[in-house]
Amino acid sequence: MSKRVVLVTGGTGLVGSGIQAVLSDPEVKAHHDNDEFIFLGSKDCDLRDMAVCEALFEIYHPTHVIHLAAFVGGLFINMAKPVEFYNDNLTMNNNIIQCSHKFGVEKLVSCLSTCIFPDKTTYPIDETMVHNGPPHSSNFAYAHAKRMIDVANKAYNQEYGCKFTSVIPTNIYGPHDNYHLQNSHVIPGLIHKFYNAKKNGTDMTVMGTGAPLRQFIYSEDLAKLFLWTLRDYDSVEPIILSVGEEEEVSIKDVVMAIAEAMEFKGQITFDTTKADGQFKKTASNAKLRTYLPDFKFIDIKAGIKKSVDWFVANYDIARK
Ligand code: NAP
Ligand code: GFB
Repeated sequence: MSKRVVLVTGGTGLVGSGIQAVLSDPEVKAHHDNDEFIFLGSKDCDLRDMAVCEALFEIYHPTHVIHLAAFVGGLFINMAKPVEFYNDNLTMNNNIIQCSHKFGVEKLVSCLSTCIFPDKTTYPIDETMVHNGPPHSSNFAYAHAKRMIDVANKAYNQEYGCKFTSVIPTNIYGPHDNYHLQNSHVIPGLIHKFYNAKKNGTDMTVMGTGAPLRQFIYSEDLAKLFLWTLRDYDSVEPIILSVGEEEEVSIKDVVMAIAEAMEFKGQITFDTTKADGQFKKTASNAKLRTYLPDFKFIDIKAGIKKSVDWFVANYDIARK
C-alpha cells in the first residue's frame, strides 16, 4: 500500500498532543506503519490565510487531514470574544476544506463539539440533532462556525464525492491543555487555580454554582478514537466521541476530584454570581458503541489525577 501523508492541523494543542502521545504506543503505531504524520501549530502556518494554507498543501501534498486547528476556549472567553470564535474558525475551516478538495485529499476528518447542539433539546442528544435549533447563547458564534463544517462536508460530498467527515467530541481534558486562568476550559482552569491556591496557602473560590453537568473525555482516549475514525469510519455524517451518558458528572464533582488529586486542604466556596453556561448537554455515544462496543475510557478521577500530576511536573512549560 502506498505511503499516506496525514496532516494534523492544530497538532500542538491538547488533542494533537494526545494523538502524538498515543502514536508512541507500539500497539497503536502498528495500525499506522504506512502513515507519515505531520503535526502543525499556528507558528508553522496561520490557517486563516488561504495563501499560507495552499502553500502548506503544496509542500506536503497530504493524502489525509485531521483538522483540529481552531480558536478554542472555555465558557468565559466564548462570551467575551464571539467575533474571533466566528471569524477565525469559519475562515480556518473553509480554507482547510477548500484546500483538501483542491489538492485531492482522500479523507478529511474535522472537529465539532457537543456544545454546538441546540440548547432546547431532548436528551440524550444524538448526531441527528446538530441543526435542530439555536445553540446555547454562551457560545453561539463558535457553535454556528462549527456547524458549517458539517454543511460543507455534505456539500463537497454531494457535488464532488469528497470523503470529508467530522467527529463531535464532548469536553476534553488531559496533559498539554491550555491553562490560562480566564480563557481555558473548566478542568485546566481549576487545576491552575488550585495549584496557585495551594502554593500561596489561600482558599479557593470556584466560579458558578457547580451544579452544571458535563461528560469529559481524556485527550488520549479521544486520540485513539480520532485514529480509528481516520482508519475505519467512512460516513460523511458526524459521530459523537464521548463517554456514556452514565459518566456525566457535575462541575462540583470535578472540583472535589481536582482538590483531592492536588491534596488541597483549604476552604472551597462557589461564587454563584458567575455564569454557569449550559446546564447540561448530555450526549449519547450509542452510535460509537455500534462500532466499538468494548472501547475502554479512563475513569474521570484517574484522568484528573494524571492531568494534575502532568501540570505540577510541567508547570514551567504549560500553556497558561
Ligand atoms: P487547543 O489546545 O487550543 O489547540 C488548538 C490548536 O489549533 C493549536 O495547535 C493551535 O496552535 C492551533 N491553532 C489555533 N489557531 C490557529 C491558526 N490561526 N492557524 C493554525 N493553527 C492554529 O485546542 P484543542 O482543545 O486541542 O482543540 C482541538 C479541536 O477540538 C478544536 O477543533 C476544538 O474546537 C475541538 N474541541 C475541543 C474541546 C475541548 O474541550 N478542548 C471540546 C470539543 C471540541 P498553537 O498551539 O500554535 O496556538
Ligand atoms: O469548560 P467550560 O468553560 O465550558 O466549563 P462549557 C464551564 C463550566 O465550568 C461553567 C464552571 O459551569 C463554569 O461556571 N467553571 C468553574 C469554570 N470554574 C471555572 C473555570 O475556572 N474556568 C471555566 N472555563 N469554567 C464550553 C464551550 O462550554 O464547552 C466551548 O463554551 C467548548 O465552546 C467547550 O466547546 C467544550 O462546557 O460550559
